[in-house]
Amino acid sequence: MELWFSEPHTPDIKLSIRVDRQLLSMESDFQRIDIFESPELGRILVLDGYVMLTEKDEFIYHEMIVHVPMAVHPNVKRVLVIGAGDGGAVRELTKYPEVEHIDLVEIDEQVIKACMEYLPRTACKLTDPRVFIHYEDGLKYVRSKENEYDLIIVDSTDPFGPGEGLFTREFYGNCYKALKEDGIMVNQHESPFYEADATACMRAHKRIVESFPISRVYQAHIPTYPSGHWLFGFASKRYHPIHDLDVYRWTERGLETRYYTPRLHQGAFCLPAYVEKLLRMVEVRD
Ligand code: AG3
Repeated sequence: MELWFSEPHTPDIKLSIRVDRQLLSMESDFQRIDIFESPELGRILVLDGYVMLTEKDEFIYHEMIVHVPMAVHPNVKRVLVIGAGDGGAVRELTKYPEVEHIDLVEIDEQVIKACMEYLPRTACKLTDPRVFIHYEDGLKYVRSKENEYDLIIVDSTDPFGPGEGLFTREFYGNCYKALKEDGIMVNQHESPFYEADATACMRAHKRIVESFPISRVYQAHIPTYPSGHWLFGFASKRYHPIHDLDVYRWTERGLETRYYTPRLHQGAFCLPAYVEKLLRMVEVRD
């Protein structure tokens, strides 16, 4: 007998992954949580039917959401990570000794529990003494913060369900306020390829452009997400993602990465013509 997990990427396209077994299936107060073991991709975390990560390709997403801003900002001490209960972003952040304090705000305690139990490779640094976990809605958490963080990483789900509030103008405005005067916000920015995702992507970009003086989009290839072509947003008060990239400083650290390199960093901001066009459509301020 063969067991398959499928995620619909559009009403007419789906990605199917053969699984050996299901390690967890539960309904939390916020969502359905499933964890599978698969021969090709290792363990897979699925929330409400959407793949959040697979052990095989999560390094791409987590390296790109963390090392891009870290190679630009000269001195990140305090970081706020929103979502990301799997711990992947935290694992990459803890590689930097100058990071003193990481607030991880995850709405669903059950996601953290599940990942600690079944995804030790991503959750391994959630117990680092610099990490403070808050089980709260990120939208609410950030409202009361002012001038506190050097970096905010928005590692959300798609813009429906519990993650919806993390794509609103109010949220981006509050992130701006929560950042110090040279702070950076990075967010997972959906895919430009299929229509529904592209619409979400444009909507998020418009709101971020309206909230931050510098706002650029970069890309990565993430095989298990819809279309495999994924975007990230880089929004900042002072630093430019390419002009302020310090290749020497980052290389000197000798961090080991499997996807990110400072060379790739620069290339990641060169977007295909159709993506530039999508983004430009919402960049004009009215
Ligand atoms: N964040 C979710 C990315 C969106 C995936 N979408 C999808 N499969 N339809 C990933 C969390 C990893 N820390």
